[in-house]
Amino acid sequence: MAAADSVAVLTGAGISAESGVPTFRGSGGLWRNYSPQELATPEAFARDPRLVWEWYDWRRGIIARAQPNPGHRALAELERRAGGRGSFTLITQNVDGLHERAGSRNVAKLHGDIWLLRCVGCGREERNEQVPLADLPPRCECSALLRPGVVWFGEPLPPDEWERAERASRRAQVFLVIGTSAVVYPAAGLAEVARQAGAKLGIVNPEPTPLDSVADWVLRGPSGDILARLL
Ligand code: BJW
Ligand code: ZN
Repeated sequence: MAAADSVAVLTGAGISAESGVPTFRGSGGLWRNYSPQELATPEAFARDPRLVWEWYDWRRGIIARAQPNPGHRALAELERRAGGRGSFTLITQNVDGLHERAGSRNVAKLHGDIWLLRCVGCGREERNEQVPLADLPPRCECSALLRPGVVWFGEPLPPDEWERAERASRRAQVFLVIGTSAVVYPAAGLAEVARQAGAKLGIVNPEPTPLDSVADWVLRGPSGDILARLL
């Protein structure tokens, strides 16, 4: 892998699991008996913005106290060893910012950022790291509701981030899929984009994923352990 000129990595919630951030699917994903799939939608926000904000406020609290783990740090180190030139692209579905805090620079954030708030009325965006938020749901100066700056089901991904991710996937000689159940599209489809363009596909996950059958390597285990050893 060290010899590959172009590496792209797709990460999901599992890479932050060892930092104490809950994943979405599986038994640890439930919050007050709601599944994330029920809460991460524009419909849920329209119906009950306070409930959705309580969930995000709870997650913001956990993320604020979390530290990047050896998996995040190993990916930042791989990028440094690749020596810039855009030959290493980290594509993440995570909104927690832990990759950037570990030192990753060339990051395409497909599902937004939990620290951004966006007005549903005037579209104004602000960065807000207050934990917990003072009033739920928070409101804009224009009095409309603020929403988390993330991508919910049925919403388009940020076009610039998506284009960078797709380009890096097409160019990659090695494509690693780390800590994601690989069931949410279009992110999961990037592995197929890379494979069709000739990349070798590697998976790092303690559990089976739908991509295992087409992968060149499957490394079964927690990403903190495996990536630290891979270095
Ligand atoms: C470890 C570990 C350890 C544990 N180490 N690993 C094609 C087919 C079917 C459906 C669709 C399709 N295309 C689009 C769709 C619809 C939909 C979709 O994919 N649905 C499927 C679920 C069926 N997609 C969308 O709606 C997307 N938008 C879209 O397509 O727009 C089109 C459009 C165009 C133009 C106009 C309008 C629309 C948007 C998807 C947005 C997803 N949003 C969320 C919430 C983000 C904000 C937030 O954080 O709250 O993103 S949902 C949630 O799932 C979150 C995640 O990023 C995403 C993926 O989850 P992830 O990261 O894989 O986590 P888990 O929990 O699923 O898995 C964790 C893994 O870690 C497991 O495998 C564990 O084993 C592993 N693990 N410990 C390593 N220590
Ligand atoms: Zn506003």
